[in-house]
Amino acid sequence: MWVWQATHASDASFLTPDTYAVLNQAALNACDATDGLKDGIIGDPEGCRVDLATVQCKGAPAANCLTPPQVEAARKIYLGPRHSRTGAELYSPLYRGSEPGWGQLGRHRTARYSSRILQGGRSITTATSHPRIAPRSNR
Ligand SMILES: [Ca+2]
Repeated sequence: MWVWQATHASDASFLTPDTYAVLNQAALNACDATDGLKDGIIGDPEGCRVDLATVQCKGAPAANCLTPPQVEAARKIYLGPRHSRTGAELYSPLYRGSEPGWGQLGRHRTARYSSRILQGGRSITTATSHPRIAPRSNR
């Protein structure tokens, strides 16, 4: 649920599959070799740190970088769900290296689930702005 919230704070914060790949490559660049073997696997994902400034677009938005709202969405996902008042961690965040699986969390299933829970089955704005999350009434 918090992935959906992070990526739907605004239309600009939506993370596309291209951005998952950019974030995953940044994680691999920073942490793949730290386990002693550069094999595409991050041996210590919990200990992996990536400076998200390295993936932020320096100029115009492009497929190989993230806009500032997308960087903020990624930061929230890596931080994990927090208590709104105390800031305490509610449960485990998504670790570096897990990015290729974020699509299932931030788009299809979670969006439909959230739509039913939060909107009582009515269509939602984010559903119409992303064709792969078409409201039920349009199917
Ligand atoms: Ca490795």
